[in-house]
Amino acid sequence: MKIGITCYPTFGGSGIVATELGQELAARGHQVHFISYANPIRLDTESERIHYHEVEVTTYPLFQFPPYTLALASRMAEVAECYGLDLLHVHYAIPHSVSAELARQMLAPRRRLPVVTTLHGTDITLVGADRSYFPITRFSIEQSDGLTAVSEYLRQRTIEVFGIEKPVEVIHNFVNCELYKPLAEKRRSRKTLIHISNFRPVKQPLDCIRILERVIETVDAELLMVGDGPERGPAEMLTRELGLEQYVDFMGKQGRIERLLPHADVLLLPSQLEAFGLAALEAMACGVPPVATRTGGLPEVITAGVDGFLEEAGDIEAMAARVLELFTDAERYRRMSTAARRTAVERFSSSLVIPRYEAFYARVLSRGTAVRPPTVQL
Ligand code: GMT
Repeated sequence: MKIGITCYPTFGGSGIVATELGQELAARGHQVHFISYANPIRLDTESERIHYHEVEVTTYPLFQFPPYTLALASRMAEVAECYGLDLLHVHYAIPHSVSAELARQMLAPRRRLPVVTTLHGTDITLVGADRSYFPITRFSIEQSDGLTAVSEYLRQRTIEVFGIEKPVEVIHNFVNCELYKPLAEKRRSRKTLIHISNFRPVKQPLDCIRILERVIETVDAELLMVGDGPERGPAEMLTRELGLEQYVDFMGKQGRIERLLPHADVLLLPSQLEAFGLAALEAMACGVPPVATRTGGLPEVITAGVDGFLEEAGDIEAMAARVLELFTDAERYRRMSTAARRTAVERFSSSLVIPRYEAFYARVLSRGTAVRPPTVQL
């Protein structure tokens, strides 16, 4: 197949999933065309089956907001026509599914261009529910020829929030278990906690500092804070206020997470909400059990007490106690680490999940173009 993929190319779960999906599809013989405003951060362009098409957005003094959505739609239509794309797969509804719908319509007189939209979470729970984006998000979701969500939680939320009747297929996120794997020997001398996120308030990175504060009352430990975003400054300030500077390392954005993760012992993911929680899955593949929150799609990834722990969001004491259980009971840690790796391999490995996308594409392609209602209900 010839597949066009559009995603946010920056650090963020949806862009990572889209990029790794494209790479896996290329490895399986498909032609993949990334269409975005920048090269996706984890994209390895060595494969001759991977192409990248940059979207250039003209700036002009008249435009306070350069019209990226339109430039993207034009580029999508152009690439689809020139390279004979079979379908467009967009990650994150806003604005990508809107652009894809425009591209589809531009080509409609000459050829068919089916659109698959994958919902990742914040496009539904935060942005899509904002009144200003609500009608256009619902419209573009309904117009997509195929819809997938990264968890059952998100599928249900999408139906609740948008009242759409179209089927939404759950295809869980995946991890390459040959790349993300445990190490025979870790290189860090202290017990190591790791947190990986975009440091938005929903990720609650300050809770990680508070958890560490409690953990080091009993065990010598350190915390690696990986990523960047609005809560990094407040997290650094809290670290200084609590006098924890020698225990916390703010590493910023890191490219090769698979090299860093296996050296950690426990992943902290104290989010208020996660549609899936990709960082937890990547950690599990490395045999690093997650201590996370019982929210959103996380219970679909982590079986509490078996391959990680789930506690209520904000319950710092409970999360610190779970970390200590793991740090002070080597046998329990070993069992949980092995179970975490097993879950990643047996349920979420890319070799299992990518064929589900291929089958989904084939179904969309065989169905023909949906009959679309001409009206938009606001
Ligand atoms: O979590 C973020 O802020 C980034 C966001 C995104 O859209 O890139 O992540 C969402 O998609 C990821 C990949 O499917 C999921 O693993 C995250 O759980 C989801 N984030 C939220 O639901 C908050």
